[in-house]
Amino acid sequence: PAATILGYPRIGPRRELKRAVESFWAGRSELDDLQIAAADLRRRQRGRLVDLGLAPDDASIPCDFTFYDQVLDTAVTLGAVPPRFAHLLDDDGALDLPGYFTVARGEGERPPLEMTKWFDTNYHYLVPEISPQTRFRLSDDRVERLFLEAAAEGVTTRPVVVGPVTFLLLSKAVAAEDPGDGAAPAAAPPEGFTPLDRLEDVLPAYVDLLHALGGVGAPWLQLEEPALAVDWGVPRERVLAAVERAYTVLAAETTRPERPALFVPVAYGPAEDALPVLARAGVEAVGLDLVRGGVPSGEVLSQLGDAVVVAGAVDGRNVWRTDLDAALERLQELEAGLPAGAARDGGLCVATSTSLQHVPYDVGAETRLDPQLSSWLAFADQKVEEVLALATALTQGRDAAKGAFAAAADRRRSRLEHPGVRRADVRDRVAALTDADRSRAPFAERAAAQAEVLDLPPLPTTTIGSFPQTVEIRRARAAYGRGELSAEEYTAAMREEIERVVRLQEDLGLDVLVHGEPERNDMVQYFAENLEGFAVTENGWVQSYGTRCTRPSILWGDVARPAPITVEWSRHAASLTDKPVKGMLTGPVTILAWSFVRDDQPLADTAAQVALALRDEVADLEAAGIGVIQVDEPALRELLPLRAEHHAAYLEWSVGAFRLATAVAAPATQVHTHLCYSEFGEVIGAIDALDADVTSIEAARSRMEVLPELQAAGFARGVGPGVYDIHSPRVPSEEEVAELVALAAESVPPQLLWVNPDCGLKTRGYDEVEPSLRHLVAAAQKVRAQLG
Ligand code: THG
Ligand code: ZN
Repeated sequence: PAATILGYPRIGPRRELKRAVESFWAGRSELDDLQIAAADLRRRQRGRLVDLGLAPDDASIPCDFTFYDQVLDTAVTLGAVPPRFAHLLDDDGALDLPGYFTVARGEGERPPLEMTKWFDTNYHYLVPEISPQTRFRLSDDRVERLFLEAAAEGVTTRPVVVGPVTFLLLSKAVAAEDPGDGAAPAAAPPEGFTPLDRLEDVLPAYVDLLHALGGVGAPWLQLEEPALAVDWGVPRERVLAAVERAYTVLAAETTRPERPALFVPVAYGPAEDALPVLARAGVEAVGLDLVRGGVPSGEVLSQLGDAVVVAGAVDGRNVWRTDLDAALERLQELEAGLPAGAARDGGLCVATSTSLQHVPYDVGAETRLDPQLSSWLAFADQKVEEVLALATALTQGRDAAKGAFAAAADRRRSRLEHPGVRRADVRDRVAALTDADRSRAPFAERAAAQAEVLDLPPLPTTTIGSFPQTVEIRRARAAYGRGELSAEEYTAAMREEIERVVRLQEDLGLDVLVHGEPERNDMVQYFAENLEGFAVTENGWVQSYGTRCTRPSILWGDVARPAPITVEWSRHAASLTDKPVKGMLTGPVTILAWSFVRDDQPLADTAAQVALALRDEVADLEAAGIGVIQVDEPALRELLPLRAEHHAAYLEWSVGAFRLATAVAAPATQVHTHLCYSEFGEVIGAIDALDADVTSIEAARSRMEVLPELQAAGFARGVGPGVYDIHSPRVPSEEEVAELVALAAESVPPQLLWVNPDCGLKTRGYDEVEPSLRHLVAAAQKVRAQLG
C-alpha cells in the first residue's frame, strides 16, 4: 500500500466496547450480546476507514481489535498464560472470553497479570509472566477469525500481533510454579533468567501463526517491535542478535501454505540500528517513527535492500494538525536515500508514527470546542486524511494534494498568530525567574518551624487526598453538566459532601485531614478546566487500560490562572475542624503527562508556565491558612525519556517545575508530594531533589522494598510509604498494617515516618475505605506505643 496507519482506537467513538464489556462483567448481558456488540463496532470501524480513503483490498487497514489489551492478546495467542490460570484452559490450551477477562482482572486469591505503562504513553498493558517452563504453542485462532470476518465483508485487513522480541522484552521473568498449587502468585525467577532466554521456544508458535494466516490468505502480518526503540537492562547486541535470529527464522518460513508478508514497525522512538538487521533477515517491510526519530542516515537506508519502508510521518500520539510541508520534506529526504523511484514503485509507504490508539476518534464529534482551536486539531480520523494527503503528494506531486496542503498551512498560521498562544504577561513572568524562585529554606529549618505550628504526634496519619466518588457525587456532577442543577445547588452538594468526609476523618482519628476532592472529575482535567491555555473535550476518550479511559485535556496556549481554583473548597474543609487540612494540587509534570501538550515549544517551557499558575495557587492556599499543601506528581516517572542519555535533562526541568510551584511556601508550610507506581529506581535522586517536606509513595505491595533504597540514596525527609494497597478491594487487618508500619520504622526514623494508604481512595467504596482506615489509625497508634 501507499498509505496506512499502524492502528486505530478500539474502545468505540462513544465507548461502545467499554459499555458492552462492563455490562457483561456486571451480568447485565450475555456473552453473545458482547460478541455482537464487538463485531458491530469492528464492522463500523472498517467502514469508517474505507470511507476515509484507506484501500479495502490491499491490507492497508490494520486489524487490531482487542477486548482488553494487545499484549494480553499476544500472550494468549502464544499460550503464555500463567499456571495459576491453567484451570481456565481447554484441552487445546485455549482460553474462552470469560477466562481471558479473568487473566486480565484476577479472581479471588489469584492476582491478575500486573499492569504497567506502554512506553512513555498513558496506555497500560498487561505484563506477561514467562518462566523457564512456560509452554508456548499457538493456542488461539482469534487472529485468523478477525481476518476472515473482515474478508467476508470484502475488506482485506492486516492482522497485528506483538513481535517475538518485544513480547519477551515486555514480559516479566517468574519462577516456574506447580500448577497444582493454584493460587500462588508468581515467585522470583532463577538467578540470571530473562524471558529473552526463551526466544527459540516461542518462535515455533509464531511460525504456526504464519501458517495459519497463510492458510486463510492473509497477505500481510504486522509484527510490532516497539521495544527496539527503548533501552532495556539487556545489552543492545543481545537484543539485535535476537531480532536477527527471530526474523531470519520467520522470514525463512515459506513452506506451503505461503506465509503472509512480514511488516515490522518500530514505533515510539528511533531504532536505526535495528532496521538493517530486520531487512537482512528478510522481512518484507520495516516501519520507522519519523516523529520521535529522524530520517535514518544514508548508510542505514542503503542497507534496507528491497524491504518496503513504512514511514511514520503523522504523529500518532498528539492531536495537532501535521505540518504537511515539513512532513513531505522529511519523506522526500527519506525517499532520496532509498533506491531510485522507491515511492512510485511502492517501496515507500506513508503511515502514522504509532497506532492511533493514543488519540480520540474524531474532532468532528466535538461540538463545544472553539472552532478556531478545532481547526488546529487532528484526531484519528483527521490523521488518516493527513496520511493519505502525504501519500498522494509523495507519489503524484504536491499539487495533487494542494487543497490539503493549503488548509494545513492556513491552520498553522492561525495557530501561530493566535494571541492566546503567546502571551506577553506569561512570558515576561517566566523570563524573570531565577534560582531563588525554586529554592526554599533548608529542610531542618522548615521541619522545626512546621513542628511548632502543626504539633503532630510521631507517625502522623493521613490519606492521599481523594475519598470515594460515590454514585451521588457523580450524579450531581452529571446533572450540573446538563444544566439540571444550578451552580449554587452543585456547590452546596459538594460542600455537604466535604463536611461528611471531614467528620468521618475526625471520627476515624486521622491527624492530617483532606477535603476529599468530590468536586474533581479527574485530577488533571479539573485543573485544565480552571486554567487559561487549556481546553477539554466532550468525547475525546482515550483508552488508559482495559475498559478505563481518560479525556486528556488539550494544552494549546500560554497558561495562566485567572482565579483561585481550590482555595474555597479547602477553606471550607478547614473551617469545619481544628485538625490541619491538607490542600491538594496536581503537579506540573503530571498535568503535562496526562494532557495533549502544545508541540511548538520545549516541554520545559510549558512546564514552567503550568508551575507558575500552581505557584499562585500554593500562595493563595497558604494565605487562606492552609498549612499543609500536597502537590501530586504520580507521573514523574512516566515522562522519563526512553533513552538513558536524555534522563538528566528531563529530571532537571521536571524537578525544577515542581520546585517552582512549591518554593513560594513559607518555611512553616509543610509541602507534601505523592508518587504512584513502585519503580522508583531511576528517579530516586529526583525524589530527593523535589525538596518536598513529606513524600508519600506506593509501597504496600512490595512490602516497603523501596525504603532501604531511599535510605541508601540519602533521602532524609518525611516519607509516607503506603501501608495498604488501595488497588484491591480487600480490607487489611490492623495486624497486617501494624506489621508494615513496624517494618517501615526499621528504615525510617519515627519523626520522619508518616502512615497513609498507597494512593487516593476515589476508586474505592466506603464499605472498604472506612474499616481500612480504622485499622490504619489503630495500627499507627499501636506502633507509636511500641516505639515509646
Ligand atoms: N487521570 C488521568 N490520567 C491517568 C490517571 C488519572 N493516567 C494514569 C492513571 N491515572 C490511569 N488510571 C485510570 C484509572 C481510572 C480511570 C482512568 C484511568 C477511570 N476512568 C473512567 C472510566 O473509564 O470509566 C472515566 C473517568 C471520568 O469520568 O473522567 O476510571 O487519574 N488523567
Ligand atoms: Zn497514587
